[in-house]
Amino acid sequence: MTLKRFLFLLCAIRFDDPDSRADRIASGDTAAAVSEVFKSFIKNCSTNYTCSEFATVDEMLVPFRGKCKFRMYMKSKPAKYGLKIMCLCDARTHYLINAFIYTGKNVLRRNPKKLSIPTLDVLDLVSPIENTNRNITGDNWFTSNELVSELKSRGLTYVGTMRKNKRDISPQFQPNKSRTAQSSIFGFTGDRTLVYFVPKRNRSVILLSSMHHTDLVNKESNKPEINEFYNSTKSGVDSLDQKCASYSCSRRSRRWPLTIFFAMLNISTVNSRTLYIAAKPEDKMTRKKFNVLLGKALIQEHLQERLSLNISREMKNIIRKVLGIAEQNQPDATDLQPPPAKRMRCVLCPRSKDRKTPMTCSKCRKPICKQHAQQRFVCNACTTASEMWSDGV
Ligand SMILES: *[C@@H]1O[C@H](CO)[C@@H](O)[C@H](O)[C@H]1NC(C)=O
Ligand SMILES: *[C@@H]1O[C@H](CO)[C@@H](O)[C@H](O)[C@H]1NC(C)=O
Ligand SMILES: *[C@@H]1O[C@H](CO)[C@@H](O)[C@H](O)[C@H]1NC(C)=O
Ligand SMILES: *[C@@H]1O[C@H](CO)[C@@H](O)[C@H](O)[C@H]1NC(C)=O
Ligand SMILES: *[C@@H]1O[C@H](CO)[C@@H](O)[C@H](O)[C@H]1NC(C)=O
Ligand SMILES: *[C@@H]1O[C@H](CO)[C@@H](O)[C@H](O)[C@H]1NC(C)=O
Ligand SMILES: *[C@@H]1O[C@H](CO)[C@@H](O)[C@H](O)[C@H]1NC(C)=O
Ligand SMILES: CC(=O)N[C@H]1CO[C@H](CO)[C@@H](O)[C@@H]1O
Repeated sequence: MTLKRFLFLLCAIRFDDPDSRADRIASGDTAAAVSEVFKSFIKNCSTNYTCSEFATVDEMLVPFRGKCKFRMYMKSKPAKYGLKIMCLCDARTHYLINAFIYTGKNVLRRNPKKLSIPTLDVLDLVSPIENTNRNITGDNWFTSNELVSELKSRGLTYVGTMRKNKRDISPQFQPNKSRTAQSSIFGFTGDRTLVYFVPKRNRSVILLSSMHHTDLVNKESNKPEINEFYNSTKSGVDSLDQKCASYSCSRRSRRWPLTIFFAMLNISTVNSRTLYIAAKPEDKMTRKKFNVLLGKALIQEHLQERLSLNISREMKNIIRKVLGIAEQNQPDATDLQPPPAKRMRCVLCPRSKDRKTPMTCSKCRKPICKQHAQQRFVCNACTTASEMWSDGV
């Protein structure tokens, strides 16, 4: 399509029915302008994919500086301002399994047990993999004893770093300068393990796990097994983010639904490549090549359709080139018609005759009358207006 049409479509694209939007926002769907498409997208993401044993919960910040009620500020992310998408990813392949747009506190959310917001968010995200004995990894925004208990009742285990100021961490686990580097202390209850680890002097990290029940420490690195497990699985969402960044399809926009749409395109290229590689593990196709092929595959149908429309021959030849079809120099019935020829004086008749003709010679394009033209026999079925014109019959 032309750039003009592309920009027009970009300007006109909407993702919902604006007439009913206010009602949907009032009933709790703050992101109503895009949420239906977003949910459908997420549903499609999970339809053809089975998660591995390990999944990661995290938040993704889609850079956005325009006006939006639920735009967030996150100091730790490079973009700082943006829309927060809560994600559940496969920790091994970084495939996005479930996600929702974080729109702030939702007073209409059902919360009979008075759980904290991070806990509710995780419970929402893991709903498709409940009771599968999978293990979830999360960072200190999510980790709490409450979450571990709730996940346990849903047949899932959890590993995560913990804020040191949580009330339920006992004093022995509080930072203590006298501890030597690479030492660990463990605490056990019936179903969970807490580990306090000092990777360097003055540094410490506390992790909670309901998947590990031993004080196993790696003999070479002196790191507790829990820490190594956390390290190997925590990057699920961040890696997805990184992969998106290297081939972003994002364009600047002041409309947040459009930004979400670009993020969906972003994620779908990464997810579809994961599916492709799962189906063809021997094909080490680079992301760049994959994205080019994906783009071409997506426009194929549209190009075919345009080829049968009334557009200029040059345009058709460009399309044929992209599709890999041989160029055609013969006009076809659907080619754009030239404007009707002006009647001009035949160059071969004497001037005095002043014989006017609408025809031109197909080679030299000079006006020519019937008498001075070669006649060809063409059956009625084949004679089209365009052929008559260009052959100068
Ligand atoms: C999800 O899949 C269905 C069925 O294939 C399709 O109709 C729908 O457009 C898809 N949704 C999105 C957001 O791609
Ligand atoms: C993906 O899921 C859809 C809907 O369940 C199904 O029709 C389709 O065959 C699946 N595709 C593959 C490759 O499994
Ligand atoms: C810090 O650790 C030392 C040695 O393990 C211990 O004697 C001391 O009581 C600890 N201090 C605190 C505040 O826990
Ligand atoms: C690390 O600990 C030492 C002594 O315990 C202290 O002098 C130093 O300021 C600490 N460094 C930082 C960055 O906290
Ligand atoms: C986590 O893994 C990275 C690389 O995979 C490594 O550089 C880092 O030291 C590890 N950290 C811990 C605490 O194991
Ligand atoms: C696409 O992904 C990258 C990395 O997350 C980001 O820089 C870019 O802004 C994204 N675009 C959108 C609209 O999310
Ligand atoms: C193609 O368009 C031209 C004007 O742009 C028109 O005169 C002609 O009839 C059209 N041809 C077909 C086959 O639609
Ligand atoms: C794949 C895997 O290691 N799953 C483990 C998750 O955690 C539970 C509880 O410890 C184990 O039983 C699973 O084997």
